Amino acid sequence: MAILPIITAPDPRLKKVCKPVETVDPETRRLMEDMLETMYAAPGIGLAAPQVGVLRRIIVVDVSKEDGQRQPHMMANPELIRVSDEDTSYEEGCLSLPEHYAEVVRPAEIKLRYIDKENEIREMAADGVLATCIQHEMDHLEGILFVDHISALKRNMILRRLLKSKRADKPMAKYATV
Ligand code: K1U
Ligand code: ZN
Repeated sequence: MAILPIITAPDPRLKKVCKPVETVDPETRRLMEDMLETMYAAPGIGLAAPQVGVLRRIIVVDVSKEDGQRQPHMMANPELIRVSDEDTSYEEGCLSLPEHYAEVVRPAEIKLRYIDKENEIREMAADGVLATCIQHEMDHLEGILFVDHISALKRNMILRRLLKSKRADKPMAKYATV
């Protein structure tokens, strides 16, 4: 297994709609396992394939407590088949928007269908932080970031800060070494 580099915003790959997976073959399973390892190492509670530069509909999630037993979910082509009328608000973070957080309102309970790592079609229900995290990861597959759910004022402030810190990390061309 391998830890993959995580892309941070702004990056055009984070704004793309991802293509469905045809079959969960050994290569896809390997990517799912690498994504899970990358998520645990970050650390995070979820990760979507575009965050590691792969524009395919794959997500991994594990919201179990650090001291408890791991409960990983690896999903291809996840689709919501039911969402509750009731909403909930949660302070979300994102490994692609490091050190930025905001309250996001989403449906409190969901039911989804997906393909698991054995290429079997499954359905599951989720609530609490698991439902929030799955919806956040599914948004990534549509090129949507949590900042797209908040006011334009807060979004632009966060994106400007990220751009500034990205530019500060990169040496300017005239100072670059060869
Ligand atoms: O998609 C991502 O970038 C991962 C993101 C998932 C997420 C967090 C909060 C609400 C919805 C979705 C993260 O995992 S950010 C890091 C984080 O939340 C965390 C890290 C360590 C322990 C507990 C939480
Ligand atoms: Zn995210």
